[in-house]
Amino acid sequence: MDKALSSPGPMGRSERTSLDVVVVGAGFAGLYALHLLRKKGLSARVYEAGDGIGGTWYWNRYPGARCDIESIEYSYSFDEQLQQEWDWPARYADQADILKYINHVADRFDLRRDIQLETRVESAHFDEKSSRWTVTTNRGETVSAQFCIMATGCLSTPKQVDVEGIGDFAGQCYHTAAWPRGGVDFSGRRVGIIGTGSSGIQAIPHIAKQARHLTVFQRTPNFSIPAWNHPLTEEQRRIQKAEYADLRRREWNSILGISRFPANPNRALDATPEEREREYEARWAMGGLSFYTSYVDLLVDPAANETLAEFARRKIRQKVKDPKVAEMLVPKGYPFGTKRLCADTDYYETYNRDNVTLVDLRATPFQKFSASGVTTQDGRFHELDALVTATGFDALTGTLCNMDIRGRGGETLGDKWKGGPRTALGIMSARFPNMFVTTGPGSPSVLFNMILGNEYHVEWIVRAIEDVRKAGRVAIEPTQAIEDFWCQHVTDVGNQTLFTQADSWYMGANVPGKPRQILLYLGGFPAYKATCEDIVAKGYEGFAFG
Ligand code: N01
Repeated sequence: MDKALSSPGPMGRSERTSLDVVVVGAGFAGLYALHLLRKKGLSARVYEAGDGIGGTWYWNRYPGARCDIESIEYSYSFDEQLQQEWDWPARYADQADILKYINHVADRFDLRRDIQLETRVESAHFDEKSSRWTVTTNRGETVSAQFCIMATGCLSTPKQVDVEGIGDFAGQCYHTAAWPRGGVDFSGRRVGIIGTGSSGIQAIPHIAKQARHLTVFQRTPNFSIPAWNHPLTEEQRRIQKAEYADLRRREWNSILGISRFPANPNRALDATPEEREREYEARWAMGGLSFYTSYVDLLVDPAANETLAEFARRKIRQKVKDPKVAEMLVPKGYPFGTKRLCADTDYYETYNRDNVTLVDLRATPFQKFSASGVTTQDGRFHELDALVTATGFDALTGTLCNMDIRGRGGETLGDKWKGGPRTALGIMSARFPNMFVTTGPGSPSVLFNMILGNEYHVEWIVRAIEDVRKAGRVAIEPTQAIEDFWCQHVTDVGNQTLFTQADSWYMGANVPGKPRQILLYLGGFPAYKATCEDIVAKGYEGFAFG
């Protein structure tokens, strides 16, 4: 273990300035990393920019925010007692309950004493002589650590909109990912919302119920499936908990980390139209993300995909009373599920309300904002008191590239990843030794249950740290060869799917200037995990110990 050096910290208490591991981010990944590192006798500190823990679930407090993987599954699996003692109030917990859970975990495992809040890591520089990272924060602290775990989240750099005159708008502006703690009261106000991804689709029904008028500015309609959320009874919870072991086993062996939605091994195009209809209706009744596993060819065969897309379009047309509005809401031009599938409660029904207007930005783009609203190119002025931007994130790479991370030779990660992220397994990048990323680009990441995905990465990383030490070495780093191989593999697998056909954040296509490439490993978690384990079994094949 490192000898602790001491200096007065920002809170006036004595702080170690030399650690085994610095963890950046106190979300699900960062908290579990801290827990496991400590268990292994390693010294660690978590730095968190927010004034509370919870990561995504700390920042995204917009009305309607909730998970869309059942809470029984969207929760830590590493501790049987924890999962037995915690009661989820609903099938899909809302943001406040998820945040409560994370805070419970922090207290239960006594994590807070090694988490430093309101501290943003500004830089991390690798020193080649000592094989250590020097990490600095916005509080002027400097700390040295042998290893760095970037648990910075996939969706942690909100994307702003750039419309002429937006700075002149005099009303309140809120991004869904930076929502005020106390909430917002939209009563009596004319509200505009830009964006109809998962966040917008969850927020819109809630805002519509409160605001005097809501104008939805939609650029691309999304496919959304009812979540069918409901409170859980005592009896339902008891049954769920009794089958936890089996449920977790099935999750770990599934493509998405979800056991509640069975994977149908058949092909849509081998089924008759009647069989397909029955399958799709059954999935509709399950709700949410269940469609991803309804047939094996849906995300690789355009004709198969179209059968499901048509089913979903028909459902939208049935729900929305005004046929013109329904047509604006019907997604066309990209395959079903290749932009993140949404799970909603009363999303389409909201457009039947008198106080909701839908504006199609493809037909009538924004022209200019003024103090009191926005004009679209058809000359229409939309008067607004408040504006909500649900415009997403510079996903997977934004946060890491914006941080001053320097590896060998002083090269910045931002420079290295200018043409797109380069990783081995989505966990490490060549020439950045001892730096790990959880659920990073090139891993299954957001296409697998994020809690489990983070657990797996944390366990892989902590084992690697231990193995370096057991070998009497000081550093681990992927070779250029394995990184090149992995990046090509991620691209090749992605090219076999329909995901590349959509302008999604999975493709980096939502951020102007970002290189277009598939950012996720689409081979499924079981295959991914097998590869990661195989590499370890072969003595970290493709990785060098320094
Ligand atoms: O962001 P998004 P999000 N002018 O990028 C539009 C997770 N999540 O925050 O599609 C006009 O999906 C943009 O339009 P287009 C989940 O993984 C999960 O909603 O680019 N419009 C799009 O409609 C999700 O995928 C939950 O044409 C602009 C929207 O803004 C991820 O977070 C809940 C625009 C952005 O959609 C991100 O979701 C919430 C512009 N300049 C989030 N720029 C769960 O349920 C962007 N848009 C668990």
